[in-house]
Amino acid sequence: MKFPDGFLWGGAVAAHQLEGAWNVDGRGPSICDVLTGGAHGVAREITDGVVPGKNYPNQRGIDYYHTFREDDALFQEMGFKCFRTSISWSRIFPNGDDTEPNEAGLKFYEELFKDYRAKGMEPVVTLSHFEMPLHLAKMGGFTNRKAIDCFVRFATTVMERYKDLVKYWLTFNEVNNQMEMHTAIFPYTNSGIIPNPNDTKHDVEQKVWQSIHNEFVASALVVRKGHAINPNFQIGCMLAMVPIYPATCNPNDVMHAEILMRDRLLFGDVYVYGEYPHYLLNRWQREGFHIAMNPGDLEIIKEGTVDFISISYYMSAAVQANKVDEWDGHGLPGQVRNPYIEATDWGWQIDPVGLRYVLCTLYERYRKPIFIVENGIGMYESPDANGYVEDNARISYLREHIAQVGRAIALDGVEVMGYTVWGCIDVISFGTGEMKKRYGMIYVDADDYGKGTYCRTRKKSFYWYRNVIASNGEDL
Ligand code: BGP
Repeated sequence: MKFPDGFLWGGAVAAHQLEGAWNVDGRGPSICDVLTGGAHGVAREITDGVVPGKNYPNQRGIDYYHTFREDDALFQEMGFKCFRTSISWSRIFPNGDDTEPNEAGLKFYEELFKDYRAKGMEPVVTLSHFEMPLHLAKMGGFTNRKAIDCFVRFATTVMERYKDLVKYWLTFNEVNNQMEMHTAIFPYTNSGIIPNPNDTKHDVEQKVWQSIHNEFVASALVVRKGHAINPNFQIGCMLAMVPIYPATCNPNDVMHAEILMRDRLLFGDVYVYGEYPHYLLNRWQREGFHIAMNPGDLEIIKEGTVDFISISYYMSAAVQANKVDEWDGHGLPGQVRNPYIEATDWGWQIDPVGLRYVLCTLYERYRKPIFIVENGIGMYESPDANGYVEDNARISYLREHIAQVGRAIALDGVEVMGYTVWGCIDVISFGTGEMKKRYGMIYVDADDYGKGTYCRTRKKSFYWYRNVIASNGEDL
């Protein structure tokens, strides 16, 4: 089918996964600079400061800081209508609480966004994509209310500066990831919570809930201030949408899945309705969490609701209530393999219909336009003897997912604003810090150790996606 006129086809990346230049032009260290990389195993660790050789991948990225004009030309060649990236907070405020912004950082993004516009791509900008100045994390990250002021200052500084260049803004990337509190990396990358070995599980959860409240306040303030800066701004939230299915029609499985889904939907509920849902208030009380709120916080949240919802979508999950006791802390409590679908090499279960399903769920619940700002497949890849990457599996993954978006629009009446392929050029994987987990339609010759020519090559999917965009989704 043809997609609606003006549908925003494009690609998506995040600053710390491709820019490199981590200490160039006055940039301060961010929390991502002290994560270990793929060369050191699967689970990423947080190092105490920058350790030479260990935090390598994010620091060099794919060197986009220096190559953006040439890379953007490749995106333009694919016909992108928009391009999603994030602003590295510590390029603008190196410590997070500096008195003045760093002009070199502001200038870099000005040039970048001008380049997108010159190449016919509407910038879609994430304000916080798993990155905060390290200095703020050392002060407690978002558990400390000071981070609200620092974030709002950063956001208003860039919104003022780029008010005529950028229309679409997202506040916190995948804000709901931190609900996976058993994985230290998410509370760290979402909220800047540095793990403390003395913390009990309840202590960690208390910190995460406090940060979430502070992030809701910060996001709502940014929505209000953004609209005052430019009433045409469209400001959205960003949710990781992994639908959770009951593994069987046993009512216990259905209820278990419903309760786990609340961890994802509570964020939409607050961002869209501007108030805490009953089930969350009930849970805080039952489980003994005490959230410090300033007078006026709830009014701020009520008045700063979002214009649209953006999501990432990669996979679905299935759960079984009677398996909860066997939970080893990985994945979701009671999670089981879904026998009806395949998984990627990293165990991500491929489920195109699940994308239509979440689009329906979100639209029925919120009636807000939805922007799919991440979808794609991570694969091991290397070029053939002619230097070509024939990524047929990526083409089928994208084709099937886009077809389901088409169905959601045509058959369910969902309002979808656009679709951006995650990691449209190979970038560093967020979860594993590997270069070898590739999502791109453009191959980058670099390995996990930073060796390679960093040369860019068009993969087969590059030509396929160009055709999809040129036909506005008709030719899949
Ligand atoms: C999302 C993040 C991205 C990204 C993507 C793929 O969670 O917003 O930053 O990297 O997932 O994940 P990964 O790189 O771990 O494969």
